Amino acid sequence: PRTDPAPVTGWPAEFAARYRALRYWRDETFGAFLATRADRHATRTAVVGPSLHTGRWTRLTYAELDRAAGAVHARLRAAGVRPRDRVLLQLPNCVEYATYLFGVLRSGAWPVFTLPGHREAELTDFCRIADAAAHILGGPGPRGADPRATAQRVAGRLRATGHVPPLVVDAGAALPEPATAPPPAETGAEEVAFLQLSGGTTGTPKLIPRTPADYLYSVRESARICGVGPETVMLVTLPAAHNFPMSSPGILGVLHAGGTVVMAPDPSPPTAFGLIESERVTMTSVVPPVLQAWLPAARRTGHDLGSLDVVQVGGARLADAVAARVGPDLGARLQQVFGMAEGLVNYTRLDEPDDLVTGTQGRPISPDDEIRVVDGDGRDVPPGTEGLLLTRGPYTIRGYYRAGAAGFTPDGFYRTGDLVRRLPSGHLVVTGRAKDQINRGGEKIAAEEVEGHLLAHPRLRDAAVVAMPDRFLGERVCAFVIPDGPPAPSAAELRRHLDERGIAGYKVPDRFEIVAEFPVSAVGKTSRRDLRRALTDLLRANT
Ligand code: J2J
Repeated sequence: PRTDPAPVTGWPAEFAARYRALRYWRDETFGAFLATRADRHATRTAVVGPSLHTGRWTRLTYAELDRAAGAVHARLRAAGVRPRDRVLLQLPNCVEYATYLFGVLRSGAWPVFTLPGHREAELTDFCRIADAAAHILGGPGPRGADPRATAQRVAGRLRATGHVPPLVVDAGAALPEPATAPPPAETGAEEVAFLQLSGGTTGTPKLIPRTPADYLYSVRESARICGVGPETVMLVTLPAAHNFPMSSPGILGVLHAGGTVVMAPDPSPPTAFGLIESERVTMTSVVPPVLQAWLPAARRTGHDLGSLDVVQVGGARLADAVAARVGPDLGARLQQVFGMAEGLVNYTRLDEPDDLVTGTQGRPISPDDEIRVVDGDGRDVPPGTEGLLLTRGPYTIRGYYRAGAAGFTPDGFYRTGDLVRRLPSGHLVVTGRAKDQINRGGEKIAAEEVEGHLLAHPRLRDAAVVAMPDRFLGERVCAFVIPDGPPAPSAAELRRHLDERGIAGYKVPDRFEIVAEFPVSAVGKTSRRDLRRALTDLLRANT
């Protein structure tokens, strides 16, 4: 039998009461969410995209999506999946993403939002932490990887440590008759409904418990702030599992409002521009490197991008100069989004003046988002000066899943690890980061996690993984490694080692610096963090 989900650090009663009284938190659950929309918008198009099952470009109305979600629920139930079981959801962008997402939610099981690029190292960790009952997969993974083969390796690793492997569910298979669907599970709006992934800063991943009450508040407000309505056609170019395309306002915000979600198989200009033209896309969300690829391509494209109204950019810092090109090159309005899967999301508003839209990362969704900007000792810095961002509010978690309150202040503020300046208008400018994380074009990589995998190599004595500035991705991953004496393993050998460890491709260092000792400027540092900081400074000075 699976373990019960461990208790989660929730909001203190007085905060919960306030959020309820202000109608931030409501009774809607995800099971009801889709059914209500299916009643209201039955014949409107909900989701468009490739289908894993038929291999064809597919359109689902709200009624069809609801029926398909019911069939997924029936299938999961027949397979023994029960409410509150944890289920890894690992699919590329396709119509099944939506049917399986809502099918799992309807069953009351908790989706764990893994990325298509995650491999056996990450998946095994997620299975162990969440004691996953099932793993939904399909399609080829990145670089042609077969997710079924990966799942088999996960099963081997889990068995070796006495864990029960999850049941594998192929989302490309035919579904049972929706008529056999049980009614949606009766779970509460303030109970955990899914686990989102944290960018992470430590050796083991952290999972983020979110409830319908808190998440749907952020989704409704995001849809309102971003002007999402029944006429919105949203192109999903980022992996759908990311919190940004899921909720800011993302897939859920668009379905909330009766609009249409278009699943892009990849974010390249030919694919994205072709879909913008053929589906009359009005809005999309991208990370800065994707935008940087789009801008020059848009100037010479033959595709009609005239339907595009809003381009949201977030996940990593957008340079002000690039921000200024969105209007001229794409003929769309820019919206900057600075968010995090733990909660807090900031938007520049669509009617704000250009200098705020191009020069800041926006302001919080909610009047009850509490923002503190503090120094290293936790004292508030003077207004307008750089400091560490702490936040607390109606949709920001109070603790990670099965991890207590590490990463939070005693009074419940989440330590974002981001360095910001706060303007008198409340807008935040992201000025840097004070966490052991690399932001590789929006993908977050915990330095310690990669170091751990490197140190498992028998011939390395030490390893420090840091961010390396990069024109396109903002940052790439650089590993400084000290061999255990000659001959030193080559970079190719270390890449092979990491491939065997089974880590996601985006985490594999882009560059290896094989050194006898850490550089002079970095030695004598008392903590790993200081060492990483010195190495980062060194790389920055040399590029
Ligand atoms: C600088 N850094 C940013 C930005 C995120 C909407 C949008 C993004 C995310 C996301 C999200 C940034 N400028 N505009 O969940 O709902 C960095 C910060 C932050 C971390 C969170 C959403 N936007 N960041 O990126 O959980 O360092 O969420 O703390 O993946 O990304 O990463 P993640």
